[in-house]
Formats: sequence, structure tokens, C-alpha cells
Amino acid sequence: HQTIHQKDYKVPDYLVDTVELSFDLSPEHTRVVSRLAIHSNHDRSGGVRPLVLDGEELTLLSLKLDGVELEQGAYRVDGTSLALPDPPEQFLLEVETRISPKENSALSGLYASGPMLCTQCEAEGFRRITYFTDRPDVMAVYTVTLRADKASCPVLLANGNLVEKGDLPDGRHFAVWHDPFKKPSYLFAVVAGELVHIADSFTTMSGRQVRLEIYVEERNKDKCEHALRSLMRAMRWDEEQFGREYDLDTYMVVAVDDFNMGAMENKGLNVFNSRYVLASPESATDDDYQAIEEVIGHEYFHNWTGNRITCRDWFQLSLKEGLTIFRDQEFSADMQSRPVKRIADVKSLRSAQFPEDASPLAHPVRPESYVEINNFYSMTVYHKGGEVIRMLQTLLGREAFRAGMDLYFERHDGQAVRVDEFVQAMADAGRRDLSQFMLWYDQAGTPLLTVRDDYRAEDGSYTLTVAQSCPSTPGQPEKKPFHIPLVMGLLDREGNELPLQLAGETEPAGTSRVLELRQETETFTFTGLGERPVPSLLRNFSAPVKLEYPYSDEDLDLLMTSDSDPFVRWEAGQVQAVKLILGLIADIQSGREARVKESFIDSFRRLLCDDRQDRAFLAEALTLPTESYLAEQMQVIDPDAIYQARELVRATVGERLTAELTAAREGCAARAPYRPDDGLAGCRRLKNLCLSYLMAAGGQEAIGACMAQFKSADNMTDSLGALAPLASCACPEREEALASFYERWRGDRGVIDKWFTHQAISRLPDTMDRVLALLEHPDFDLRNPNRVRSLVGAFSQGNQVRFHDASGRGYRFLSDQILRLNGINPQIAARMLTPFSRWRRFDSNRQGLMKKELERILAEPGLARDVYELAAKSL
Ligand code: BAL
Ligand code: ZN
Repeated sequence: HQTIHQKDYKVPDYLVDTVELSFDLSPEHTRVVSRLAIHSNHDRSGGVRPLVLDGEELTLLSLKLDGVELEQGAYRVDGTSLALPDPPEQFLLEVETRISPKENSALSGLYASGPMLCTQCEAEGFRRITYFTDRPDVMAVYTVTLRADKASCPVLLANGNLVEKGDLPDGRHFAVWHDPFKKPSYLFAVVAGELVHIADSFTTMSGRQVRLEIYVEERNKDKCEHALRSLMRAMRWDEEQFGREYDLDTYMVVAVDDFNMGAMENKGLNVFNSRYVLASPESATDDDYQAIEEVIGHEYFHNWTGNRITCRDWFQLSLKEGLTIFRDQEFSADMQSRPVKRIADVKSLRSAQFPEDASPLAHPVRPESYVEINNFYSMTVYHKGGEVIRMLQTLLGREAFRAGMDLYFERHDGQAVRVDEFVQAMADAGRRDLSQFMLWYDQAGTPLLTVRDDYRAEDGSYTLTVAQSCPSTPGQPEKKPFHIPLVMGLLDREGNELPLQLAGETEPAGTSRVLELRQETETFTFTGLGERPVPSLLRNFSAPVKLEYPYSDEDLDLLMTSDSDPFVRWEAGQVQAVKLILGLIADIQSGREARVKESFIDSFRRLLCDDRQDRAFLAEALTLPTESYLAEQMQVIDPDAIYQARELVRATVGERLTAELTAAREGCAARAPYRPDDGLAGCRRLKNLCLSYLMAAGGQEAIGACMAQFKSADNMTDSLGALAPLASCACPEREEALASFYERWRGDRGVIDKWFTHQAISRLPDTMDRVLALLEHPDFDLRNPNRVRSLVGAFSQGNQVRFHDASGRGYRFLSDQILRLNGINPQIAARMLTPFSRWRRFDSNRQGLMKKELERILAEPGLARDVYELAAKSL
């Protein structure tokens, strides 16, 4: 398999001005005729270069140049390309191909899902529809004609505006769509099938009317309202925050059950994984509602950051993805609680991106090379990329950042550009030198900040010394220092925020400041301090780094109760919990008696009984660090000791604080029927967290409370809030609840995914057997990505203690499924490899077992590029 390098980028030899596509659609055989107006884009005096078009899984039926059929010797065709040796300067190429959507289980290109045909072209799916220069810097205007059987395919959709439709003989009909905006092939989309839609209209800031339509299968028609409302909120938000207006007359969203990604931002015709569209109060959780709003926002925001301005090449993927993640995070923060959203985003970064950055699969936000680009739709490119944009905003300030966005749109609308162009617009608008900042795009690894301080009572000065380092990553043994914004403040012993005056300044400037780190070591001296302050560091998680400072328990208590920054308040509690649990792990490993410190229970009790706190924030503060986050804090990961220590804390909290947990739970009990937007999601989260602590302590009373909630719940959040702890409880009620849940929801794919997941993440020792049995369940389907994620993904990535069973059974199970998926859907197969990439972090027994499975995978004949790349790099 060939490696593609960023440094080898060359401008395309030929460009395409217009594309006329015509489809005769049917699941078995679809005929595609493509008419391309092509012109040469290279200096032909030094020789004419061949035209090479990409194409995979295509049957070529005919090829015409300027209307003349080409003889077999006049072109070359193989399994990945079609080449013309010396085409003219300007010409019309007509290519006729045949494809089989029904056979397409990779879900890339044109494929069948339920009662419809749909496409997924990013990154390189268009070449599975027709021969084309399938790269993002070839932008063209598309006109698309669709023909299909009218009865089975009443709806025919493509990008842009509908210009014509009508009936054809033999019960067929047609539709013609034209997209006036030039676009790269990865934004092309077609949907055809038996669909219904709901619609509304939106008046843009300049007064234009846009028609909004959400297409679903008939049975889901009453589950689209939330997606539609979210879309309208996102459109308004982008106008208000960034001055961006929608540009076509119609905006369509289609929900599809079989989908590799979360959703896809095709111009004017988004195709969504149905889990990010469909919601009803009974069947969707509060988290589902939020995720839908976020993903609807994300795809909508791509219309400017991705579609109007796209990427020059796939190495620049974060240009659109990091920026759009940042935009959707800000949108969600404005729609809900900003602090709670920030905490959730930091948790996900730390639990998934930090481990990636510390693994053999570590890569820069802008990778240097790839074998299969689909493998780089990663946490690093997306979420670390989002943090990089956030740091720009922190360094420049909101106003200059907005000016930088405006400048970026002004300069590059209609272009395919690099990350460099974006950062240059920011540098120009903010009048800043951002050359060192670019290292965030090109150096992998999570930097570590080590902070020390020194207070001098003689002159009231306080010096912070910050050293930065970054571990080596594949291909990058040495790192240069990053340009890092460190937002901080200082507190006195009563928890008051102190004015911040750096040595050399004539007066203090505020109580929160951005310190800019550029060197390996930097010192900052503050003056005018009557006592040794407590530093509040990395406010709002101002950079994607790890931070070490020798906080005492008293310091952490002070930060937890008094800091003005909610992230720091939350983090102080997490640091305490990590310290406690790591201590218990050491006790367990050395056979000492493990006991939870009284002071921890006391501070837990204080928080639990603090009525002033926002319930959603409180729930975050009372949630222990996850097993996988704790694993990251250990030299050698010990999944059993981590699980035991964490459970010990949960059980102790449940036993010692039974009355307080019960009271807090009752305080959050519903007083009115559920509504997803009732503002009580935080209450439900806290209530269900209390229930899980009570269940950890054990006892029939807690089980009774769980069953009562399970039976009476009028919403999915509370239903799962009870089912989750029951699924990990060795009691007869577990089977009763799981069985009745299945019976109630067997027709609803999204909910049945949850049913699989909750069994897969059960911490009971029999989980592996249950997962193996569920593989044989009639509702299990390896061809459906959501179902694979709900069972195979949930078990291997969400159940550390059971997946990493020292027998190696979990590992064998996973490699078996990866090998089966390899022949069905390589993208999903590759995604499932993640846990194996961390093999070096475990003890030698587990290392050996995981390595053996990786070797077994690599020895498989016919391994897909996706799987090969990740397995080979992991070893
Ligand atoms: N562009 C692929 C899906 C997404 O990030 O929106
Ligand atoms: Zn995106």
C-alpha cells in the first residue's frame, strides 16, 4: 500500500469546469453518464501530461472525447484509474459507467440503505460513482439528472436547486438539479427513495426565504421536529455570531440508517446518520437531544467553513473540521450551559484524543503522510484541531478573532486553501506573529506544563516558573516549544481573586490574564501580594496540555469552592479524586487494606448538599474520573485494580451518604411530565447519578428504587438512568428489566442500539459471554455501522475491565470481528482497531496477547488499506 506525502502536493494537471451527471437509478445496476468540460492546467510546451481520472469498483461502458467514441488503445483503464495519454487543451469527455449500489457494503459512493439509495463521497467516494479527478482542489459546477422508478423511488434529490421534473414512460420519472456553486467532488450527493419530509421556512438576515426540509422514512416522520428547530437556531446563530448567511433557496437533510460517519455536509443536501436526526421524548435521552443540535449545527456551519472555502488537499482536513468543531462547540455552549459544555468537551478530548496522541497512531493536526485518508478523520484532526482554533481566539481576543474570520471569508471565498491561509488571516487581523503558533498544526503529542512558584514575603513578589515539554511521537523525536496561552489568576486564602500586576507594570490589569508561553521555560513575576497566593491555572482549559503543579489538598479545596472559573473548580475536584483513586490502586496492588479517606467523603457531602450550584455542573463535579482517564495516569495500566479502586469509592460514597444521596435524588424528582427542553436535564443527570451511587453500595432498597424508576419513567433519560446500573447488577431484576426494555422497543433501531450497548458495557464478569451471545442475536447486523459500534465498539472501547480480561478472550473477540468487517466495511473495521493501538501501555501478558492479535490481523490476505495502515502502525 502506497504512502501519500504532504510535501509531494502538485497542482492538478487538468481542471474541470462543469460536470453533467445523469443517473438511471436502481439498486442492482445504476448507469451513470458523466459529461466533463475539462481544460488543461499545465504548461504544455514542455510536453503534454496525461489526464488521469480516479475510479474504483466501476464497469466502464463507453468513453467519448468531443463526441467521438475512443478505441480501446486510446486510453488505459485499471482497478483504480482511467488515463488518456495526450488529451487536447480543452475538451468534453463523456464517460458511461455501471455500478451496483446494493453490493456496496463499504457505504462509500452510491449505496442502498433501507428503502433508499444514497451517497457518501467524502473523502474519496465519488470515484466509486464515476471516473473523476477526485481531489478537493478540483472544483466544478454540477448539473444532475436522476431517473428512477416512480413507485419505489418517489423522491429524487441532489445538490442545489430543482430545475425540472416530470414523468417518463414505463412508470419512471426524472428530476434535474443544478448547484450554482463550484464544489469539489466530495460534496456531491444524491438521495433517491421512498421518503417523506417535514418542512419550514427561514428568513435570512437579508430577508431571503429559505425552505428547510428534513427527509425520513415514513415511520419516523414524527421524530424530526427537534432537528428542524435546531437547524433554525444554527442558522440564526451563524448570522449573529459570524455574519454568515445561507446561500441557496433550499436546505435539505436526509436521515439514513446505514452511515459510516455522524453526518455529511454535502452542499444543500446533508446526509445524516439517523441517530443525529431522529428524536422523540420517549425514545431519546437528553444527551441525544443535545447531540442532534450539535451535529445539525456542525453540518450547517460547514456551509461556510468547508463548502464556500474548502481544503486544498486532505492534509488540510483540520482547516474545515477543527474550525467547524470549534463553531459547533460555541453554538452548543450558547444554547445550553457554557461551563458544563466546556467540561464535557475537555473530558472527551482527554479520554480519546490524549490517548491517541500518546499512542503509535499519534499524528499532527495536519498530518505529514497517510496511506488511507479515512483513518485521519481522527480525534486529533477534529478535536485537537478545535482546541487550536480556540487558542487563537484566546490569544487574539474575541474581537480580533472575529475580524480574522471576516478577513478569511473575504480573501478565500470560492477557493480551496491550506491551514496557512487561515492562520495568516488571523495574524493579519490581530497584527500578531503566529509563525511559532503553526507548530500546533505540525507537531504531534500532548505538551506537559510543569509549574513551580516562589513567594517572597520581603517584597510581596510571587514568581511562576512554567516549563514546557512534549514527548516524542512517531517520526518526531524532538519537539520545539509551542506558543501556548495559559489563562490564570491568583486567589488569597479566603478565596478572593487578587489583582494581577506583573513586574514592570504600573498598575494591575484584571484578575484573569493570558500568559503567553513561547520558550521552554518562562517566568512571570507578580507584585504587590501581601501573602502567598494560590494559583488558578489553565482557566477554561486554555490549551490542550497536561499541567502539573504541586497543589495541597487545602489548595484544591479552595479552588473547588472559590475560583471564578468553573472549569478550574471542576478540575480541582477531579485532581483530588484522581489522587485518591491512584492511592487506592497502589494499596490494592501491594495487598494493603484500601480505604477511602474521610476528607474525601466530607468534601463529597459538602458538594452534594450545596443548593447554590447549578445541577448540571454539580453532576459533573460529583462524577468520578473514568476508568480510561485513570488508566492514562498510570505507567502500566492495571484494568482490574483501576476498576476495584473506583468501585470501592463509589460503594463507599453510596454507603456513607445514603441519606444525602436519597434526599438529593428526591429533590430532583420530576414534578411535571417530561419535556426535552424543560431546562431540567441537569436535574435528571444528578438524580440518575445519585441512583448509580446508591446501586454501587448494593442492597435491595436501591434495586427497588431502580426498578420503580425503570417502570414509571416517562422518558428515555430516566429509563436508561435505571437500566444502566441494573445491567451491572447481579440480581434477577437485571434480566427482567433488559427483557421488558427489548419488548417495548424492538421496532426502534436507535433504542435497540442502546439495549446492545448497556449489555456490552455491563461490568459483570459474564459480559464477554453475553456479548458473544448477542453477536448471534437476530437484531445484530455487522453491515450496520451503528449496530457494530453499539456492541463491538461499546464493549472494546467502553468496558476497560472486561475487554482487557487477562485471558485475552476480549482481544480474540475483537480481532475476529475486525477480520469479518474487513471484507464488509473497511472504514468501520479500522475504527474498531483503536484499543489495540494502546497495547504498549499494559503489562507484558496483555501486551503479548494484543500483539498476537495485531499480527494475526496483519497476516490476513486481502487486508483493506484502512485496516492495514492502523494495524501496521500500531505494531
Ligand atoms: N465531513 C465529514 C463529516 C463532518 O465532519 O461533518
Ligand atoms: Zn465536519
